[in-house]
Amino acid sequence: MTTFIRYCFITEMFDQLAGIVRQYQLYFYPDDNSIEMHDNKNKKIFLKRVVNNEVTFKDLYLGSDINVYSRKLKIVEYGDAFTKKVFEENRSSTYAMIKPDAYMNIGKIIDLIINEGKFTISKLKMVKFRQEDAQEFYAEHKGKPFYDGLVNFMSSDLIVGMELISKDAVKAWRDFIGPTNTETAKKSAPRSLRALFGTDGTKNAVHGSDSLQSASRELNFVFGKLRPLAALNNCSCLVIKPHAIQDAGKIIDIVLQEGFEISCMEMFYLDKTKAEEFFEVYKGVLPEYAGIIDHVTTGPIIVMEIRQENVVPALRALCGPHDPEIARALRPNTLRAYFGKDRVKNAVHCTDLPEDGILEVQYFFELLQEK
Ligand code: RTP
Ligand code: MG
Repeated sequence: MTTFIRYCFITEMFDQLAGIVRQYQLYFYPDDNSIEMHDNKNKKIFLKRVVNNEVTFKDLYLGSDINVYSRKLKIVEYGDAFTKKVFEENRSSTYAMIKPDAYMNIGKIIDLIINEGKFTISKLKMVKFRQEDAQEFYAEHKGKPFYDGLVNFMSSDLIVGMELISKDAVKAWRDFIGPTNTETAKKSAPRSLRALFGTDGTKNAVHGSDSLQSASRELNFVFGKLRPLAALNNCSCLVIKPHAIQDAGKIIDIVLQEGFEISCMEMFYLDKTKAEEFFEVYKGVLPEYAGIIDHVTTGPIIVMEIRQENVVPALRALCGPHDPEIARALRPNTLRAYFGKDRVKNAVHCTDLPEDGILEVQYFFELLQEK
């Protein structure tokens, strides 16, 4: 008899033909990275066990959108007690935040989070705290000598809030950012984020929840209550596609270092309807339209409002030719040359026409906010 580990999740898939949501049990076998699916209602096998390279261990967490043979599934629940136990221990979440003093280092910090810390970013949102938001967020410190300075600092400019997923996320992220005081961090944890990007005792670049309870409260506060605010003038829209999320930090860093302003940013998960709505003008125009719709629904995307003089042509120039092969030959110093794979997976989408800049930004930062 062979023993094997098998995890079980309850997933949901929207059946477009029938217009209903169907539930499936998804089994994942980590030994050979294989999956199997059963219809949750009639318990019949829907997909026989098959080795796959689309769903991996790091895609398995509650709320995750996964892609199985072009079908989009959402993990809504653990399917058994064993899976719940293992995943609750291994895949916890915490709230992380890049503070106003680290605006120019947002890209570098995100790159370290993903590629050095090996955290998964499952939510991301750039917002500005009002005074009262900062007061509420740091209510535990009310009355302390540094409280007023902290509230003023935290409401002085944009912050980036993130939900990070990893094993023992609260502790892992606190270790990664280092001691509160930047000077102390430089001495005792020189590779920590606060040592690398902080300024002093208050301006220390990043925040991390100090317990699971704080994490839950802070995540609800930022992701449940606060809204991004787009400027909606002199703007263009930049979208980092799912395959390039691994390089999101590097892309954001180049955008900032090239002198563009990121005035709004959020991570979205598009379903087919939303993707078709946003990319509507390319239907029948771009031969790879169907491929693009398919790709942008396979995982998270990061959308930004970008501002500068003459921003639409300037950002297009930074993105480079649509086809990464052509970009590498003709415009090697562009985002698509660096990070693109093919005409569908070409790293980024950016606004084409100056008159569409505001409209594209509005789609994400007004229309989708209301849903
Ligand atoms: P955080 O909450 O921001 O992740 O930081 P922490 O847990 O390491 O430190 P905490 O004691 O919660 O302090 C919250 C933030 O207040 C500012 N602070 N300034 N000048 C000072 O003496 C002082 N002490 C704390 C820092 O921005 C600190 O991160
Ligand atoms: Mg704290």
